[in-house]
Amino acid sequence: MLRNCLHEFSELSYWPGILRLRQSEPAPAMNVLRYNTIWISDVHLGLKCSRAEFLLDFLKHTESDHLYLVGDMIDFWCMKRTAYWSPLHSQVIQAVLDKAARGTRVIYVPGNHDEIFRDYTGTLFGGVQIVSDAVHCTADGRRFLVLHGDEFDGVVKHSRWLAVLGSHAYDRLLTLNRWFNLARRRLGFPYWSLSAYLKHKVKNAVRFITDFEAAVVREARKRHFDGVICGHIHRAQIEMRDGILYCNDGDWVESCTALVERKDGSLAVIHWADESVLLLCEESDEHCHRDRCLVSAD
Ligand SMILES: [Mn+2]
Repeated sequence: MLRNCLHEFSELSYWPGILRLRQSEPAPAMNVLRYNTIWISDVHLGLKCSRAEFLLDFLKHTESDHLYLVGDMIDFWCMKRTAYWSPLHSQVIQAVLDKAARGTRVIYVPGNHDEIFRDYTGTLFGGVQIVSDAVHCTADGRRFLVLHGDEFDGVVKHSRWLAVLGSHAYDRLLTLNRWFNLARRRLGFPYWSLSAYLKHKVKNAVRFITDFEAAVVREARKRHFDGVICGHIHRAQIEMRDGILYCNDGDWVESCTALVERKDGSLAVIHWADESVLLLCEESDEHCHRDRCLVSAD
């Protein structure tokens, strides 16, 4: 079923236009913010509520040596129910591929909504490297684990009694959850997400987020990282938790956030919808957002 979905997707007429890269075309001269690294996730292209116009504006006004796409870039599951694709969604993909063609190292860690790309880990697609998770070293020498985070849904669900049962049970459940969702995928069922379920149960959502963060931090500590960078729960944050720096790059459905690494290796969350004008003005007073034009997704 998933393969059919990808097949239908690849048949659509916008792909040829996207994939025909004009590699020799220089980047347009405009005021841009430069970072070592940018992380974005949870764009959910194919959903009407994807804020593609803001992301396109962000991509046009930023440059980086590395660009990590931390999962749920395209929402294949929702596209199967209600296909929505505007030219802006194509332009986002084109902008990413253009960056790869111009020398940005683009690394794609698929999430649960675009898990079909997990079958292609280890391959290069239009200059974009597809991996299941990644290791990133910042300019100040810190090592970060980069992953989407959906595998921790099941672990979080059982985190209370896992705390009692201990480390082995915890690891086993994490493995079991991976196999469970792999089996669901093979059988054509969508990924079962606790976070999506809890959106309707707001009372439990706060505890879920706390437990999710704790589970991700625990994985980073177990693998001897200084920090972890993930997405999935649509909540941008940088916070030190038990000696591990927990970073979440947020989403482009509601908050329009990205995580960036500055020249000195420090990390920051950018709220593009709120801060872009200020950031661009700081970069250059003279050319303050003269060239900017946000277009509606409709
Ligand atoms: Mn997700």
